[in-house]
Amino acid sequence: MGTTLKEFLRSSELKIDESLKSIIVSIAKGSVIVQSKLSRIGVDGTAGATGAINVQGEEVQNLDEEANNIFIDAFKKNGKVAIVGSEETENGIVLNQEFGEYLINMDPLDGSSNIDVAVSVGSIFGIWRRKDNVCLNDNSLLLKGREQVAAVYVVYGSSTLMVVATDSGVQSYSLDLDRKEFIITDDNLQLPNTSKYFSVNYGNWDNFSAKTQEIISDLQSKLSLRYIGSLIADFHRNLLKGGVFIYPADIKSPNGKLRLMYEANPLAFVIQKAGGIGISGKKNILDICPESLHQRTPLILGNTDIVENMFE
Ligand code: P6P
Repeated sequence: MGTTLKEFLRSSELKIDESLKSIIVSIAKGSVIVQSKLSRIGVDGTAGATGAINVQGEEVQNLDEEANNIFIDAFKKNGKVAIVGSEETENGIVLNQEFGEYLINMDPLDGSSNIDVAVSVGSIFGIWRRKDNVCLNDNSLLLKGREQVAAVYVVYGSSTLMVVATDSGVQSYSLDLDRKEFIITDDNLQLPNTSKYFSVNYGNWDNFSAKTQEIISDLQSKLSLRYIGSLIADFHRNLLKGGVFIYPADIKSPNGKLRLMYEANPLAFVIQKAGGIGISGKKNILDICPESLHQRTPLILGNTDIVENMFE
C-alpha cells in the first residue's frame, strides 16, 4: 500500500516541528482538490480565462483564481500560517496575526496558460519561519531564499506528484487517486551526477545577450533540449534525470520572466537540497535580498558541475 505522507511525517525522520508538518499536509489536501478541478475543466466548462489581468500583467485563467482560493482556505483552516504572498494577489494576505508561525510565498498554479491544452502545470510554495512578533505586511514576506525552512511543489501531470524539501533532505510522493493520499516514492531524492537535458525557450534567442547565447550554445553541445514551457514540469524532469533549466534576462525582460519569491527561491532551495544549485548571474539565488513581492529574476537551476562556473 506504501507509506503515506502523513505516516512519513509522523515517523519524525523530518526534523521539523508539528506546525510545519501540518502546513505540508494542508498543501497536500489543497492539491488533491486542485487536481480534481484540473481533471474536469473540459467537463465543467472551467477552461479559459476570467478576462481579468493579474498584477503580473498576465491573463488570469479560471483555475488560477480557484487554486489561489483553495490554498488560501487550506492555510486559513490550518491556523499556523501568519501571512501568504501569492502570484495571484498584489499584496500579502494576513491569515493569523496572533498565532501564525510561518510565512508562505506561493505560485498556486504555475504554467496555467497550458491548462487548456492538457500540459502539466504545478503549485509552488516557499515556507519561512515568522520572526518573533514581526508585524505582518508585504515586507515581512521579503526574506532571503536561504532563510526558507521548507519548499514544496506539486506537479499535476500524467500523475500528480509532490516534492518536499527541508534541511532533512528531499522527498517525493505520488498521489493515490483512490485513497486521495500521497504515497512516498523517494525518501532521499538527489540530482543524478550526470546531466541529460537542458531547458530554454529558443524563441528568445535573438533577444539574448552574447554571454547568454554562449552559455546556451555550450549546453547544446553536450545536452539534449527538452522545453515544455511549464516551469514546474521542466524543473521536475531535470531534477529526476539531471539537467539545467535556464530562463535568462533578455532585451524584452531585462530581469527575466520568472519571479524570485515564489518560483526561483523555492526551486533553488529544492535543487540545493538535492545536490544542485540555482544562480542568477554570479549570485546564488538564495542570497538575493528581495525588494518587492513580485520581482523577477533571471535564473539557472541545475547540476552544480555545469551551472556554478557559467559566469566565471
Ligand atoms: P515562455 C508559464 O507561463 C511560465 O510562467 C512558466 O511556467 C514557464 O517556465 C514560462 O512561463 C514559459 O515562458 O516565455 O517560454 O513561454
